[in-house]
Amino acid sequence: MNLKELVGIEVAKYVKDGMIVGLGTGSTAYFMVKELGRRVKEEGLQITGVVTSSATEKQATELGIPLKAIDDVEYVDLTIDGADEISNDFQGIKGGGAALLFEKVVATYSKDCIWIVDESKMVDKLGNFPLPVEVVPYGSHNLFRLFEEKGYHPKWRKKADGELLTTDGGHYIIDLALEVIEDPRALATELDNYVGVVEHGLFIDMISRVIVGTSEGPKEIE
Ligand code: ABF
Repeated sequence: MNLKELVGIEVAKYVKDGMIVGLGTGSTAYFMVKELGRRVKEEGLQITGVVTSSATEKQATELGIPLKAIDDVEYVDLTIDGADEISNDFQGIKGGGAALLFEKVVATYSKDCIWIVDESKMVDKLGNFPLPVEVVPYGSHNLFRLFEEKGYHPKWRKKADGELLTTDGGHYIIDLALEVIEDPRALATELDNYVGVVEHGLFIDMISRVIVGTSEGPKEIE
């Protein structure tokens, strides 16, 4: 069993009867949703509903897990999601799967958030993973130029055919190859203030727990 599968199965134990659960995207979240489906089917787990941020909607439906739209609930009890990088102080970079905007919306309305990762995602400082920035297409090439002038080494997120990727929200993504982010909070504030930036992949103070798949088994870090 690979580390992502290990931690995906482990974290499904945190889901209790009656919960509204936020489901993340990515391959680690895939294993968690699969295990949730097994618990619903074999253990009679009664989930009130799941709110999905993107691709997991189809998987949840196939597994007979009831869906809820984010605007049909006031809050989500527990959101479980993957991440691309997590620093020792629990700040994270998400968006490698181009779903960061909807993921951040679901996380914002969640009472509790757990990230599930394999040990390769745990870092001292964020930044080695290129930081996704979701931008409105209108004026995005000027934004790209501003990021270049700032020395942020921007790169367009493209599809396999070389076309610019468009997110579920209808935006483009510019990835910033920053290598090291000394002050994620300050950078998050700076990016929030660029006209045309819709959202970015810095998730600051948004999680309470991380479950890491390690060679010695799943490890919860609080
Ligand atoms: C999603 O999970 C994204 O934010 C992130 O890019 C991805 C990580 O995928 P995986 O679990 O496959 O490494 O939530």
